[in-house]
Amino acid sequence: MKLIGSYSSPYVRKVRMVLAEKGIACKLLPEDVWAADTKIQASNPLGKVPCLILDDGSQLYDSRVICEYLDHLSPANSLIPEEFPQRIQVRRWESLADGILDAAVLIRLEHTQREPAQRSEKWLARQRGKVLAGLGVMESDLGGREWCVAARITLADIALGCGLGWLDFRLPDLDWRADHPSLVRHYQRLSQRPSFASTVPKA
Ligand code: GSF
Repeated sequence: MKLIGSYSSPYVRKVRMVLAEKGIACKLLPEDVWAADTKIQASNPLGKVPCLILDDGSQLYDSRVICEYLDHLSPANSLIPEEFPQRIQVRRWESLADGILDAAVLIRLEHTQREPAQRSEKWLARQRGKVLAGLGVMESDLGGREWCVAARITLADIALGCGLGWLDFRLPDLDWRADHPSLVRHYQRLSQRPSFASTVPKA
């Protein structure tokens, strides 16, 4: 099994954290999806990472499908609860954290992939509004809870941590810490885990 990805992608980090939490070995094959000569479409027609290559050569994407596959692969440290109400809550948290990232990535791409004259302030404000609204919901839903959903770490906490870590990495001016004390507390807690410390995003 091999993971095509990058050290900067928050979606790849989510998968890497799941691998680390579950103790599953998997080699990372670095791929720059923005390079002119990228071969990513041979593995994922959508041209995105992460993409998991299974031992029989078949491919899995996107990060949500890969995380579910990996959680199913080994019973160790289950990250997606079997019990349905908790399971759906974990998936909702993941969608929320990933959705914040989707908007944040669009903000970054507006700066890295477009000429200044093509940039739209209206579009940037729209995406920023999604990021801020999403952070607000995560802050109030987390409140004083120890973990997002269950009495242990789940994919919800991993997705949240990857989202906040990427905002630090690529959009530090957003200063998410300013108005979100519960998220700050939870992020500090997550930062102490080896799975988190060993996957900090880098260029
Ligand atoms: C998002 C993957 C993605 O946008 C997932 O796996 O959860 N919903 C998908 N990956 C980016 C890299 S990054 O911004 O993390 C990517 O591969 N973009 C290339 C492109 O052409 O959009």
